[in-house]
Amino acid sequence: MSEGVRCMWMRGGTSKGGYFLRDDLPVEASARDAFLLGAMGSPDPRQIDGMGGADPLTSKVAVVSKSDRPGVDVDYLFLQVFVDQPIVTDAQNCGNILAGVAPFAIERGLVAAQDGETPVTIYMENTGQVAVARVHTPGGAVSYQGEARIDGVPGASAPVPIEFKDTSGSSCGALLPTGNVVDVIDGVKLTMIDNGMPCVVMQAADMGITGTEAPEELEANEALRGKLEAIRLQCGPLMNLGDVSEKSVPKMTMVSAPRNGGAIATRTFIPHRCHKTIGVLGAVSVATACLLDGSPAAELAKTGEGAERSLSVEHPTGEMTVVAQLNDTGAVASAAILRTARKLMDGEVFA
Ligand code: NQM
Repeated sequence: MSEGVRCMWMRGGTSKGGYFLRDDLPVEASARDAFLLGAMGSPDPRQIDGMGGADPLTSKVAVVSKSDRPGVDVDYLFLQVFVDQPIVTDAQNCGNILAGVAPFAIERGLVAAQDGETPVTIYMENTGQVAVARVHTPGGAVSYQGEARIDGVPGASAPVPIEFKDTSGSSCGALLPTGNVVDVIDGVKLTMIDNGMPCVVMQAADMGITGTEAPEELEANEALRGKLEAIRLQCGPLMNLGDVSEKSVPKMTMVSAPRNGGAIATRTFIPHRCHKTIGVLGAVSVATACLLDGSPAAELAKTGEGAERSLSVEHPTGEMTVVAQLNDTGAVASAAILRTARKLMDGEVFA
């Protein structure tokens, strides 16, 4: 067993994981990753010998440090620890774990809290982009208590509103890495898009499902999973992501007409398990696809009008609202979402 490493376990949005100060982890990436695999209990489908929750959404890590960048408070590196393979990847960002970064940074003394609310500007190292999160800090201390509710999490907590700017082409170099709103792969019309998270967006009906199925039912559908993975492996290089066989991107979102008054209904594979909700930046990318004339998502979406669009992205356990600001050309210039976070444990973790 390793020496203990200081760590805070937090829920960030609808995900959960370990939050570390960069200085507390091994400097060498291979040593760091070996430590994190041991701490999570990977590879093992049950992660029985570690902290991971046997689900990609609960096998996540945030590495946080004070930033030297002008106008930025902290740098955040997201690491996905695979559950059943010995892989730790920085090839994706995570907007849910991001929700815990600002309170963690205040709690660890990287950012001074103000009385009332503290804005924290975060540089997201995975994609080289910036987000601003606002933390509830009555009396100059982080409070996790409040009345904000997000679908996929029981109860209420303090709100953590997050604003993203310039997320276009975060990992793929362009919003539409193929230059097209629509491509056809294996006979399926789809949009390859990256507005913060590389996603492939296609109509559920074209994949032989209604788009209302429970995640467990979709995960049990071997034919669907095979078809999705075949498409994903072809999309990876086309999206400038290279060979994605050992990467957790692109995410695969199947859309259908909204059922509950929202903008669009979604079922997302991330990429091999079906998300119980939808990722934050995944939702921003899917909402952006809904606003592209002629895309498979736009054919089904109800997107409203005006320079500010509130797009409720329906998912298996509710919805996530993306508030998009459009520029003069109708492109998404910034996006905001509401998350909550909670400190679960502060101590040392062992590998
Ligand atoms: O898209 C899951 C999550 C995510 C990522 C995933 C996320 C995002 O729900 O920004 O939040 O897609 O792997 O935590």
